[in-house]
Amino acid sequence: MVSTELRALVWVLVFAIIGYATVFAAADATVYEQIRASRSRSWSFFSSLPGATRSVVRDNYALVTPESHVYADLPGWPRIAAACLISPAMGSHFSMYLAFSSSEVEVKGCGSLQDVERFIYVIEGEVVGPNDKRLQPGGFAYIPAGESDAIFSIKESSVFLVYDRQYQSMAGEGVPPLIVDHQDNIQVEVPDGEVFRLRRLLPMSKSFDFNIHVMDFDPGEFLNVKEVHYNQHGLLLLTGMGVYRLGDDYIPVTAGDAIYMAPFVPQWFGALGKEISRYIIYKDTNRNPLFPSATCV
Ligand code: UGY
Ligand code: MN
Repeated sequence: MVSTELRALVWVLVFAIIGYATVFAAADATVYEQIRASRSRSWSFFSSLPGATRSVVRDNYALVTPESHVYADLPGWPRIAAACLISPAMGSHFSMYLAFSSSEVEVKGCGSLQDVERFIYVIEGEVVGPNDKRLQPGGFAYIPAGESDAIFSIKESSVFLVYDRQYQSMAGEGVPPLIVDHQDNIQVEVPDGEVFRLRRLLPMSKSFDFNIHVMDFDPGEFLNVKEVHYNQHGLLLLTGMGVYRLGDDYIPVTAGDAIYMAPFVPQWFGALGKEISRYIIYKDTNRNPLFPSATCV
């Protein structure tokens, strides 16, 4: 009669041998065995392919994907590592940065930039604005040009998006105020003929020369209008995935992807996957297209 302890030991040994053999076999698997084993995870093959990127830069649009990010100091904001994803070198009249803080740091609203307005959107972590206003993810701040006193304390390990542009004033409209708020306080609209949910983070007042929209699509929803317009866009896909049409190209996109859309590039989005696709998007507004970069009168 074999004792219970001995039987248990034999089973442990059998499981250990099977486990070891499986791991060993996986390490030695041919590429085709790996493909078969990870059919639904084929992305890992692409992302590790030397020299491969989904990023494309064309005359009228750019897609910048995370494997292409290059980080440096955000000018005027020490100890913030920022990837500039869109800038006038691409043809835009604004810049868009994705920024990370490695330690807590205090910064001045627009640094020392002259006539430049700035928009900050918190993705992860926390930023504390003037009057001790705490910006959690979804929180945002608009800093008007010339505002040099607003101090922001960026907490350690925060991730945020920054838009900068030269302010274009409009006679009789005054200067926009400093705004610190959260997207959850913004009314949700569904534009005529569309199904996506829209939040306009900035007021519609003519003193603002741009707005920042947050747009939500359920899986399967898409833009009804195949848009072509004079405005520029700077987009970051915050969650979800789908297909973006840019010019004649239909491009798979996923959270973390950034897109610049030049004036008049045909554009359309269809959401796929299992979660809501949400993107944040810059759009210049309220200025006469006849004078795209001059001061309107
Ligand atoms: O407002 C817009 O132009 C926006 N619907 N465009 C876009 O999502 N590509
Ligand atoms: Mn558009």
